[in-house]
Amino acid sequence: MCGLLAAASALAAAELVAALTNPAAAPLIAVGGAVVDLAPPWLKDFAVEAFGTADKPVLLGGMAVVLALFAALAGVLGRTAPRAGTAGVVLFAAIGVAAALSRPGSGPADALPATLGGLVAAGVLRLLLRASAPAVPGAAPDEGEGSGEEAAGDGPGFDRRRFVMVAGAAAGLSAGAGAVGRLLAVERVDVEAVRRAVRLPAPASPAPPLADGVDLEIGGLAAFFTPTADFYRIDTALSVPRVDASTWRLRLHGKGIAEREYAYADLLGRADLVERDITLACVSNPVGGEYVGNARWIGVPLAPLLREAGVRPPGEGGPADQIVSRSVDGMTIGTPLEDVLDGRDAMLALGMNGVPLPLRHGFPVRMVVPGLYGYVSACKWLAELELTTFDAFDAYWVPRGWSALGPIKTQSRIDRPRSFDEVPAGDLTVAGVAWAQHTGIDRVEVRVDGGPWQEAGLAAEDTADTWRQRALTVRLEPGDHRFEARATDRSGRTQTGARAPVAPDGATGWHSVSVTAA
Ligand SMILES: Nc1nc2c(c(=O)[nH]1)N[C@H]1C(S)=C(S)[C@@H](COP(=O)(O)O)O[C@H]1N2
Ligand SMILES: [Mo]
Repeated sequence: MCGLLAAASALAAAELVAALTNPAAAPLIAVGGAVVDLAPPWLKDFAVEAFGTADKPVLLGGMAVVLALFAALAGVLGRTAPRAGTAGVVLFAAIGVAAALSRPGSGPADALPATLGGLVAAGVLRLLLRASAPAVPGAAPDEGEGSGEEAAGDGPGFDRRRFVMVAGAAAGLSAGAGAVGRLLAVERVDVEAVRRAVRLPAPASPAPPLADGVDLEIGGLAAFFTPTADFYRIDTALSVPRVDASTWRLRLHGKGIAEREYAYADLLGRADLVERDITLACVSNPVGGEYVGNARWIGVPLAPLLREAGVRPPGEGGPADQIVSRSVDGMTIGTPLEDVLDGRDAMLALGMNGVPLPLRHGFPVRMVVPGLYGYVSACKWLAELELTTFDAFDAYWVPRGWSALGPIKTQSRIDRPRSFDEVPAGDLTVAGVAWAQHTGIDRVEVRVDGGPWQEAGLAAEDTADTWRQRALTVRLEPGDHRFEARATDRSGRTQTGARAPVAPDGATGWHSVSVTAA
């Protein structure tokens, strides 16, 4: 209990200091971030597979459990060997300091929260251990507990009242410090208020009118536009970066160009804003998975902005073949410059589904490039664009076992029925979505129980950059049945049935769903 209270006081003190200096330097966030970056690929794959997008709360919860166990241990050790208790505190503070200093963009001041937390922990631990020690001079600490209940009350053993008072004070003060820290962190810049005040201008080039029938509106089938609240979120950020758009700057620099800077207002005020429907997909999306979504984006077309700055693709003799986007939280994402400049609607997105980007999707500015997986194109909380080469620089995921190039693989998914559904025998509508961004979907076929492939009815196409719904009604006899779907894109390629895992460059295989008809 002494150990736990000492740890809680330490965290609270550190939180308060971090709120006043740099919220990203708070020990749990800093250590968690370091764990994410240092985790070997197999561990990360396991975490994503086992916990999906809940991997972050699981990580933070796991860290809290580990910390609590060690804190309790430090408390127990500290009763007989105060030095061991202190050593435990020093070890944990050192881990906190090292993590904070290793975070992208950190400075020496980021050592403060964990250092102060360590001092508080050492102090509180000593006070509590002293208060819980036997009141009788010379009595060994163990006897205090050994004599148990009788000694606890009025006997000469452990002075419960004194302990409760000291412990209560420690708990109260840490709760207070933690709360004040939270308040300060929230109040310093109300990023959400800055965001709400943003008015997105009407785009010079609106999205082409939606064809009738892009959405088949079948129950259980993913809507053509993914509601923002349901849009998948994938990133390494343990706490969503809060970027103040009013002071934010985008730095553009690197091989072959003079450095430039853009303020948020510079981008918002550009005369060439575009609005486009683009389906984003994650390379970690397993066959049939949920890490794909379609949205209407508003932003600055990236190619003209780069051309103005003097950027030329390698095909025109430019010295760079990779554009590296760097986020405020240190993520690096490498995109082939040739793709960005080949006429596709690559953009610096400012808006998503009619409103400024939500914080979790990259406010104030993110990249979106049709046809490329998010990890090689869709940097959120953008801070910097650097022109370089693939030879000279590996972006974040490359040394972690992922391919430097990540064009999206043609995929199809069955949304309804769901696996293990029990359905009535007779007619059943099998529906889903298919995507081949920047190429377009030409045909989707479905087969039942390994039988002949049957062509499904396709919804109208919005653009080649968006997914496409389809449905096929089949007649089922009572019994177990299995559906599979495969898409053919407009380049004539039909999805392979060969299963490949998500690493290193995206899963392949046919999505299959099994149901029982009765
Ligand atoms: N700063 C930052 N940007 C990032 C990432 C990240 O971890 N950090 N993840 C990328 C990946 S892997 C994907 S799939 C997309 C997901 O975007 P979303 O969360 O808005 O759906 O963001 C990309 N941009
Ligand atoms: Mo991703």
